[in-house]
Amino acid sequence: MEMAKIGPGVAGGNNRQTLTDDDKLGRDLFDHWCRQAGLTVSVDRMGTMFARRAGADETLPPVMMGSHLDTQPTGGKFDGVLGVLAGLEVVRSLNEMGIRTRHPIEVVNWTNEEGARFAPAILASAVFAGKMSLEDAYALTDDEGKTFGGELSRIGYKGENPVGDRPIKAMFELHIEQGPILEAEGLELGVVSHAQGLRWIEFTLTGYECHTGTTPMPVRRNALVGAARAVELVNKVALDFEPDAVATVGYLNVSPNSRNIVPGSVTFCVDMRNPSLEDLKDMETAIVTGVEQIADDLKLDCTSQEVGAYDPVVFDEDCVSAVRNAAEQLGYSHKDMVSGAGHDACHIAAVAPTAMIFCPCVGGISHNEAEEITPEWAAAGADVLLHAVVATAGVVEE
Ligand code: HGY
Ligand code: MN
Ligand code: MN
Repeated sequence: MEMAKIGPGVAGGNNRQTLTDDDKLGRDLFDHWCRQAGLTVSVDRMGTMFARRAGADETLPPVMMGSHLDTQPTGGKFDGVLGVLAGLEVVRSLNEMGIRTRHPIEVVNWTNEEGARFAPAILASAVFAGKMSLEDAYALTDDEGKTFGGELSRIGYKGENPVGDRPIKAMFELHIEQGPILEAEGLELGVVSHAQGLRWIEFTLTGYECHTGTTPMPVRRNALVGAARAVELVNKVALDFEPDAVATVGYLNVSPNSRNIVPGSVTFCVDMRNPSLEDLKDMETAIVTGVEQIADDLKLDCTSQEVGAYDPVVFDEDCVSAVRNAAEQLGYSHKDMVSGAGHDACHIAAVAPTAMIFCPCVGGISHNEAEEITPEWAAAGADVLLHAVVATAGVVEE
């Protein structure tokens, strides 16, 4: 709730977008709390923060608890934040109980998980996993043309440490489910064994601008009519691949967006997801060829660019078992789940044994300022996180 006071939204949630002044204030508060808990904080060249608790054997790779503090423009208070601050709470609890682990432990705030201001999402973990170069990440621009690298410097979080390329024992990410399943089934936790894959493709349809009063309909090349047909096509492709597929156009810019000018160009981004890589690729083909056909029919130019992608993820069996065993030992009701949302864990799974824990959220609502969880759900998630991490990091008898 303290963190939620930074970068408040307009309806009780948060607008603490990555690399804004509010993101800096949130980072500074997290840094302060970590130092109060005796952690040493380091920052890498993507601005990711690693708050480290020494292990009995400092030569061993760390067990990480990571998620993100940046939010959507109309985000909730718990998406990402729960996982980072639960990690800090685990450290505080270990301190209070005088528990020393063999492996070091790191609480991690991954930069730009949301991808709302700078696409793609889960950016810093992608660079950490070697899926994107630092230079390409630095060159990304927001809608105002500001660069990621420039904004990272501006807020003072462009660290010196190299990104990635260091051994990790394991990473656990506690995150709200962002869907309705756990609450509807009256369960306290999700044991996340898989995550669906994602593709973000940005299209630009170009016709020509002309007067809405004087230009006869047959000669127009209206880019927004093309985009409207494309939005309907995207929805239809997802329904064709039911029950597992989802596809959305949530980002659309009309130019020049004047009431009495026929739109000359429209840029929109398609977010498509599926747990099956084969079906995801088939969806992508159906959508790209479908939009190109729409452009042909309306004599529009069409360009497209992939701006985000990760394949379906199978999380590490030992880490998933550590989560499931903790839930069983502690008596929390739970079920295995596939994550519909993308998370930093999806990229880190490529370079370290990784698993996730889901906490229910009220009505399954997320990416909405009304996002809510209960303290009991948060405590259950943090409890399982602590036990999974301690089981993996090992305990040294004092
Ligand atoms: O888009 C996602 O899945 C994540 O919530 N940023
Ligand atoms: Mn998130
Ligand atoms: Mn999110």
